Amino acid sequence: MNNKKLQLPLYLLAALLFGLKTYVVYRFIFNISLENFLQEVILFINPFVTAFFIFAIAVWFQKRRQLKYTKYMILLGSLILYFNIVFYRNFSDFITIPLLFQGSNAADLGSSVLGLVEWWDIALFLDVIVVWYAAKKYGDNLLLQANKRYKRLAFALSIILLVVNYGLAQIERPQLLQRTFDREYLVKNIGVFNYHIYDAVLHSKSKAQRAFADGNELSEITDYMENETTINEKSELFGVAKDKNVIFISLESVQSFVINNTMNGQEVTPFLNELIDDSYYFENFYHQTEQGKTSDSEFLVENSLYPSSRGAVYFTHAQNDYHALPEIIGQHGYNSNVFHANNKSFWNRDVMYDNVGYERFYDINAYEETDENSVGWGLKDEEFFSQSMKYLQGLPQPFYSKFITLTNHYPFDLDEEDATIDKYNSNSKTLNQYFQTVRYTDESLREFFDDLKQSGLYEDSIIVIMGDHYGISDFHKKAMSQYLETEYNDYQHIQAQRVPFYIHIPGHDGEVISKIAGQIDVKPTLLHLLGIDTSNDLSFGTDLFLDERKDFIALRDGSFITDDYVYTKDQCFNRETGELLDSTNQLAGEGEDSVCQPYVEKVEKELSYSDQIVYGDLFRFYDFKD
Ligand code: GP9
Ligand code: MN
Repeated sequence: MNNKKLQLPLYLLAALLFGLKTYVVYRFIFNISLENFLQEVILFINPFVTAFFIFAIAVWFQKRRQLKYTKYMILLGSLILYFNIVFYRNFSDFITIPLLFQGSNAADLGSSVLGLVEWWDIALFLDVIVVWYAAKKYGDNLLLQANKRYKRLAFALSIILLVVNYGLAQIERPQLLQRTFDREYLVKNIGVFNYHIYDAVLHSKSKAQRAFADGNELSEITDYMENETTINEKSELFGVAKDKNVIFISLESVQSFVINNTMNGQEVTPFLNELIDDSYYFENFYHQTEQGKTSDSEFLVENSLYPSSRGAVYFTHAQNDYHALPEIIGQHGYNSNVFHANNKSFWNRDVMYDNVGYERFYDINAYEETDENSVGWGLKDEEFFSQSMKYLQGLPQPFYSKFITLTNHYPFDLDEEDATIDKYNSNSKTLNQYFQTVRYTDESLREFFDDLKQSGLYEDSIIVIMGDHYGISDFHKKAMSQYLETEYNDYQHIQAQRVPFYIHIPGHDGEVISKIAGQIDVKPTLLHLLGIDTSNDLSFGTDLFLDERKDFIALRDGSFITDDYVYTKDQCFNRETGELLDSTNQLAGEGEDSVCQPYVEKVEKELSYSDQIVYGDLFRFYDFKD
């Protein structure tokens, strides 16, 4: 090639290649949903606008520095994009700053992360390779001797492009930056890099919130609770479990769609299905977790507050003042403890557990773990339960013991000999294996119940079982559509966030309860079963056995479920039929009348009140009068 003819300066080449790659990633890896033409336009121009902004800075540098800047920026940008891709493959979500500070978890992720990297990912660095190669081979020809005018022009152009991009985004989605819960919307509209900058701003804002809080914020919030969530009534079941032990089992990644369902004609969860017959089983119970996964579900259950929309509150706000379930029941004579065969520092549990009033945490050190009795993330569930029995039997009563299972965790690995149901057959290895590990956990539960009965503990206990969060993310749409035999659209996705919730009280027939419910409701429900008055408590949930209840379940990204509707991503569906009632991206604008609109505001208000409490550490100003 004649070097002289190569006129495209390196920074422009980099901007074009990097922009193109980013677009391809948005479209085909992040699977960003596009609902109208404007969204397509924004998603297309945004990668180039951002890339131009980043690389046009190069023109301000002299000679070789120009090349260096371009080379390292494309590498850095590609790495950031790639880390997001790996993260997205597991969580269908984007990285947030607080997550990056959870380094101690990373070491435990081992096998999970490897399963998320593909050899062909190298293709995602083609642009980097081309730019580095071009810089080496044609270096000097790709340099630009920019004069002042050129520099200013390049700068002005990059700003204008950004403003146009942002303007279009505002038309598409008014109040984009005020409504912060949905990261996909942010990435769709302003791109993943600007999203990271925005996230950094949010991060510092939430950090500042504690410093500036003085407790005056509380009166508005307690008024709200007074009106919406505090119901001074007693259900028929108030006090039925007074002084009984509570065995709370958190089922890793079990979603409700496997309950009472079959896979290739085989029942997936025979034990959990049977258990419905003599339990209170909530079939429309939703998890409300975000990036903190299991720990978010624990936070919801302990505090009846919402977890953080970014990062894990177990990490970011472990030192706050709380008024948590273990602490409250501790004042009524309960000994609270946790059984979970993982490192005690995972999710910062050791610190948080201590703070919310658990007396003991039986972590991995309490168990004998060998190559034979562990798989995937660690000790197999059957071993976990059976080895726990000796501790449980030695506890002073009444106790509140939380068990957190582990085998049914992504990537859902299982030893051949433990598989008692076939793998599913779809394009998702994850979903295919999921049925086997769910079945395994189901069987280990049966054995645990047998052990409890044999030990005599069963009769004196109530057993609560709850799925912690989803196991099959949005990323497996195609396989889920195949399994559910219906298109896995946004409505189906929200309905798939239902997780099993059982309250098993020996001697009670129980019933299947269809009303909408969520993890936020567990704390007041349990307290009432134990006969503990909650009028002094501050919580966003309500006793599930009361007839009069708050009329929505809010998910952490602003989606919600009411008796009649399911709302997500600006779409309002009929809850029963899944029919799309209205879809508008102007919901926050004026004059729109979606039937979901009144709830949109209520939900945002409730979530932001909860954030105020957590970020401002407001309970330190409140006297719970215990
Ligand atoms: C780890 C276990 C699993 O201890 O709770 O965590 P998850 O990834 O589901 O949050
Ligand atoms: Mn989990």
